[in-house]
Amino acid sequence: FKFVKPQVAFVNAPFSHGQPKRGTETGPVQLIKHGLAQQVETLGLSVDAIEDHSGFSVLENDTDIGKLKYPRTVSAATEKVYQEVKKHAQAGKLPVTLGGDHSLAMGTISGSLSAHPELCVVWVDAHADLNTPETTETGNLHGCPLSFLLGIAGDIPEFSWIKSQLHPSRLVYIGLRDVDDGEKRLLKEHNITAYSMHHVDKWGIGRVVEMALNDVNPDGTRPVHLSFDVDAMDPSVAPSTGTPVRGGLTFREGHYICEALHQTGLLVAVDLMEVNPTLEDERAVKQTVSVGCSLVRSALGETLL
Ligand code: HAR
Ligand code: MN
Ligand code: MN
Ligand code: MN
Repeated sequence: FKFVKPQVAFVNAPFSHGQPKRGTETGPVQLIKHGLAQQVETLGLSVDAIEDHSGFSVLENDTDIGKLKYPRTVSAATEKVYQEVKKHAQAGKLPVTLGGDHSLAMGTISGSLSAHPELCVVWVDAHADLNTPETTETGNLHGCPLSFLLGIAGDIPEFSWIKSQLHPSRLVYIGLRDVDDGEKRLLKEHNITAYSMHHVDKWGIGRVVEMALNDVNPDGTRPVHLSFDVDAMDPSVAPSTGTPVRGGLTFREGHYICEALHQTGLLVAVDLMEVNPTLEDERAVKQTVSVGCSLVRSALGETLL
């Protein structure tokens, strides 16, 4: 399996109700305004016409289910993204989903799995986003997408559209530094490989990416889905995001991950999530949007030489 010069399809996902801070719904339009689509074309890739996706509306009477906030709204938005990503992936295109908050990964990864059942996932984030409806302390669904994808969330009928399951051995994390106690238990229980910032410090980003890929894709035959939460980056690099955590990836470490994944020739989908252009000052917003664009370019093949 090798993916050479795929057609790129941006999936704009203006959505913020997987977490409490409004603003991530303006992420996609700001990334596109910054020139992301043209930048990707400059790399020699053809890009689908950008579709204007509406239907990310907030449902009325969307009362909590247990602790979960806006469950039906999140389910509808993520299912819509699932349909979009599935459509593009099944057509042999490379979907690049621009969030929006990270609950959307329920949709993007389900969509990738529908076209690529052997998929593995590299999840780059300060957070594990692994909470179940039981373990979540906040009820924010952007902290939970992986429990739904792994099939460990329990039976929530509102999310019954999530059919494909990701095996825990096909998931690897890079960049973690703010993991809840319940999530730490789940990581151990399901034997999920995770490289925290401690490991990045210890081994360097080059070895970490090599080890991560070797864990989920030892034969180098599986398609790879990169789900990149911009808060994986240090807040000095990407300040405009809802849950910044100090001690994150440097500019180069973040880009190295994207470059190395591109070099595998196995990338079939990219998510860039949690850019919130309404947080921090104008300079910080510009910096964050610009970093978001360059991370995507690196994942799609931009090189330094
Ligand atoms: N673990 C916390 C929770 O469940 C925080 C999750 C946070 N955030 C994200 N996703 N930005 O990566 O609410
Ligand atoms: Mn589309
Ligand atoms: Mn996240
Ligand atoms: Mn995060």
